[in-house]
This record gives sequence, C-alpha cells and structure tokens, in this order.
Amino acid sequence: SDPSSSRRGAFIVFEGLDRCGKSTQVSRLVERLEREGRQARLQKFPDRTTAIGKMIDAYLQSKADMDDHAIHLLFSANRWECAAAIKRDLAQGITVIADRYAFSGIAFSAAKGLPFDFCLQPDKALPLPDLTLYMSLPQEEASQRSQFGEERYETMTMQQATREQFGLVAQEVKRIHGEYRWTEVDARGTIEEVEERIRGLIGDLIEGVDGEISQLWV
Ligand code: NYM
Ligand code: MG
Repeated sequence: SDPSSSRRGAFIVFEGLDRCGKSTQVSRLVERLEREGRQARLQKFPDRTTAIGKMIDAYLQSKADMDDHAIHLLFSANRWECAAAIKRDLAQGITVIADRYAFSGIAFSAAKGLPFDFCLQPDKALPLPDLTLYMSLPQEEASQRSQFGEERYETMTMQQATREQFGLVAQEVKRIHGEYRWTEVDARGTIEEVEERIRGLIGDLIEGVDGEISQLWV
C-alpha cells in the first residue's frame, strides 16, 4: 500500500515585509510542485476577491478609512472565511501555500500601536501552519529595492516598525508551537538563489504530513 495516501497535505506559509520577494517565490513554488505532478494551491492573504476582501482592498488603497481595530478584525475574518477550504484541501492531500497569514495580521496592526495581545486573539484556533518561512531582507537592501506602491503601510517607518513586531511574532510561534515551525529565509540574492534556499528548507514536507492539522495559538 502507498504510505503517502494516508497523509494530509502540508500547510506552508510565507511571511515578510512588503517587497521582500514573497509573491514571486510563492508562485514559483506552486508552479514547481504542479510541474512535478503534485497537487498544490496558492492562498493569498488578504484574499481580496471576497466581500470582506473588497473592504480590505478599499482600505489598503485608501479609498476607505476604518478604525484600526475594525480593519484588524476584518483581516482576521478574511482568514476565517477561507479556513474551511484550507482544511478540506489539506485533508485531500493538497499542499496549501499561503502568501501571508495571521503573522502579518499581528505584525502590521501591532506596528500601528494596537496591543500585541489584542492582535493575536481573533486568529486563535485557525489552522496552524506546519512551517512558516519568514523572508528576511536587511533594511539597507530593502531600501534599494523599495519601489513602494501607493498602498497603505508602504513607508519606511511603517516597515521598520513591522519588522520589529515580526521578531516578537517569531518568538511567540517558537515558544508556543516549537522552534521548527518558524524559519527565517535569507531573501538576498537572485530569484533562483532564494528559490533554491526555500526548496532546501521545505524538504520532504511536500510529500505530505502525518496527523491532523493543529490550531494556531492553542
Ligand atoms: N496585511 C496583510 C495586514 O495588515 N494584515 C493582515 O492580516 C494581512 C494578511 O496588507 N502591506 C497587510 C500587509 C500588506 C497589505 O498585502 C497587503 P499584500 O501581500 O501586499 O497584498
Ligand atoms: Mg504589498
């Protein structure tokens, strides 16, 4: 019998600041998995296609203003409305690759000054990623790449504050869920070099995972 048939798909999350190369790497990874004949799905957060996602999109483009707490809860609600589909796909053996997740939610909102604890609560019990890859780019290198767009949060001060909060998020993930669930990836270098690093870090996770998916922050 095929031992892999009893395994669920892995839930792999990519995190990082704006312009760190995340979206490029996420789509290359999903393409590679599909080329290799594996089932994989890309889940972008925020998912701007849903009704809640459209409100988030309007906020990010400064077409709408919103209280900091309210938009924080909408980002979380946007994950909850996708949670059942993520769990269903994982159970069917599909590898789910997320471009941002709850960790962005905490880091960006806490960087605006909301209490860390408040930021963490609404995502409690969401599917726990098997691995989060945090793509890290030194400030000097990020400034050179920058080319920030027009969206909210895309300023040097905000990115610097968010970088610090991501450090605290990493500590919390490691403390509660184990060191192995959060890994920093050096995002310097060419697209191919970074892709190779990521490939090494993911290893045999793409072969599937034994056991049920756990719950975030539980
Ligand atoms: N963002 C993203 C948040 O503030 N909270 C969240 O929960 C998530 C998922 O939205 N600057 C921020 C980070 C980004 C912005 O994301 C849009 P992207 O990946 O640039 O589309
Ligand atoms: Mg962005």
